[in-house]
Amino acid sequence: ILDSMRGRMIAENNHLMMGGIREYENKFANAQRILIVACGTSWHAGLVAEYLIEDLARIPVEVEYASEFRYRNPIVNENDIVIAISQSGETADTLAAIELAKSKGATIFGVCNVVGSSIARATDAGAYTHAGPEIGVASTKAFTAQVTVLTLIAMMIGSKRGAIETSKLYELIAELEQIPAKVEQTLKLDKQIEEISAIYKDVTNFLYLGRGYNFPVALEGALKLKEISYIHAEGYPAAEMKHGPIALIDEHMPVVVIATKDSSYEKIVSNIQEVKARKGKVIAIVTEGDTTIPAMADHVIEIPETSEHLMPLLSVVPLQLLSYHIAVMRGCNVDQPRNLAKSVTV
Ligand code: F1P
Repeated sequence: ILDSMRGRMIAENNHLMMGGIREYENKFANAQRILIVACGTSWHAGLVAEYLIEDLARIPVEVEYASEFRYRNPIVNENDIVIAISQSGETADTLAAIELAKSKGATIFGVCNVVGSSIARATDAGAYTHAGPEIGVASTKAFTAQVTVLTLIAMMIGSKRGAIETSKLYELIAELEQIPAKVEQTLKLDKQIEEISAIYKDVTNFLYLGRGYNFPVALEGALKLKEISYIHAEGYPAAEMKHGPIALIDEHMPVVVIATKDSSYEKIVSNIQEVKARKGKVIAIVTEGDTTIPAMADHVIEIPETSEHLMPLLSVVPLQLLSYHIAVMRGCNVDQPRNLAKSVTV
């Protein structure tokens, strides 16, 4: 199974996987723990990887802000695998986290976009994402490419460990092959999202909620809005809303809820009811054909159905488009946002 999957990956995606993954697959398969270090959008991709690796490969994962890692005397040893994720490959905090983990004997695996970058060179092995240059400062396609590579890695380790059933593995491979067409389909929502953006372009706060695989997507949606439109936005696991953020909800608060059909669907429906009971404005990202949430939400954005493991690859797209249109309508330079650097090297 692994051989055929590996054969497919290498034959069809050899631009994604470096030789390194094969050399280290035994190490990955026998790992007691995987640590992920990254910053910003890359950290959100790391959170998605935590869900994927724990679910598909049953290895404990910890996701660390690289910018905080070295300030807390972390426990790392030679049995650990550290995955460092970075679009630019130059982020100083991620590099510092790598150096620290290396000094404790950990194996470092990089997921980088820029070939030959400082982070790529500092790792023991890695996979290039080859997403192409990010024209803008804020990461968008880099996120999708990172999540794709991390999904392949989780599937490979899960298969090698026997943690994933053959039928499920093949289902995921087949579904992954559908993703490019489904992303294209999602991009066609552009006009509808532009219209929603016009309604909310002048608000001062946004809340983003998601559960499970859509929780990191909620964080990423909020980050994109902050980065390029300068609107204050917070992302939360939907169930955390009642532990504080619920106090913020009134008729002026738009709440973006990523509520696609998955194992937590019923729960997120009740979160939407809680927001509506406080007169919040709900912009819901739902699975095509859903009839329950459209009856409750103020705006509904329907995206194609896919496995919940792959949903971040689709559900992030409308959030990126929403940030883009709001930023353009507010006269912001979406490619060069104020105060942001492409590579944070200090
Ligand atoms: C990390 C990051 C980006 C963000 C901005 C600043 O960069 O936080 O996610 O959009 O560009 O840097 P990287 O380590 O992924 O290059």
